[in-house]
Amino acid sequence: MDARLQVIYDGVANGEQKVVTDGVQAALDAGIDAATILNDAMIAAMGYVGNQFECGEYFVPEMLISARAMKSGLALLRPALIAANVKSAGKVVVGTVQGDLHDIGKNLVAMMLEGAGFEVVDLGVDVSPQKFVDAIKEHQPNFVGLSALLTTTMPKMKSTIDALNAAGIRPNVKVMIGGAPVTQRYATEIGADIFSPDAATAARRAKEAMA
Ligand code: B1M
Repeated sequence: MDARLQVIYDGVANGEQKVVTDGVQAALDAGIDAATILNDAMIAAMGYVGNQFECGEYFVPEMLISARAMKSGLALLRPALIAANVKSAGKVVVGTVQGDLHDIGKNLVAMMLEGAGFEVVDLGVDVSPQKFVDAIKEHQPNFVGLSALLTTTMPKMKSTIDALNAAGIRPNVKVMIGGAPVTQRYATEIGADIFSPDAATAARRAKEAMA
């Protein structure tokens, strides 16, 4: 790999924000195209971070600091990506379901999805089924991601899927669900398409589903 890209890759993998922003600026100044910086350095490094998390070498804090480093690099890169018309891997609307205020895990999922090249529309917390419906109509995403941390709010995942069905937009979007109390069994029971136990798997499964 080009030495300038390697610096960015290592910066993201090690969660070093300044190394990433300096590295991205240096690569842009050197005329390396934005898509190469994004795909070969940043997304590849987030893939590595995801693998390290899945095999127990990295934990949530490491993943968070890498995601933050990636985010600051992306902010610098975004104008060049737009100028180069680089296509995103897909679009995802995410939110924590109605009645639930937990957002740390959902934010991590959003960051990992961004790290995997997805455009993410984050609706925040306490998102009603109707708000999900409206956002899907507005943004036309490939996926909608529902997060719930409370056993008492998990049923809102089913209410949201019911609302998508009632609005006639369920076939247009894949539903991904996750959160500490959520299981594959529950996902199957309520008719969600994808269950992910963690943020790294969420990004991997979204990519697989797009492929
Ligand atoms: Co709350 N809370 N909390 N809490 N809280 C839990 C969830 C709880 C297990 C604590 C406990 O009792 N041991 C318990 C739930 C019990 C249950 O439902 N059976 C609980 C409770 C009861 C409550 C309140 C009701 C407490 C009260 O007021 N009496 C209240 C509810 C408020 C509300 O939501 N309406 C409440 C409030 C809060 C705080 C506001 C104080 C704070 C949230 C701050 C915030 O998020 N901004 C909080 C916190 C921090 C926690 C714990 C301690 C940590 C949650 C967390 O952030 N984990 C939690 C106990 C625990 O988990 N140890 C607890 C780290 C995070 C990275 O993991 O969110 O699991 P997690 O996300 C993972 C995966 O689940 C997955 O990927 C993430 C990263 O790998 N994932 C997805 C998550 N969403 C996904 C979506 C996907 C795919 C994967 O696809 C779309």
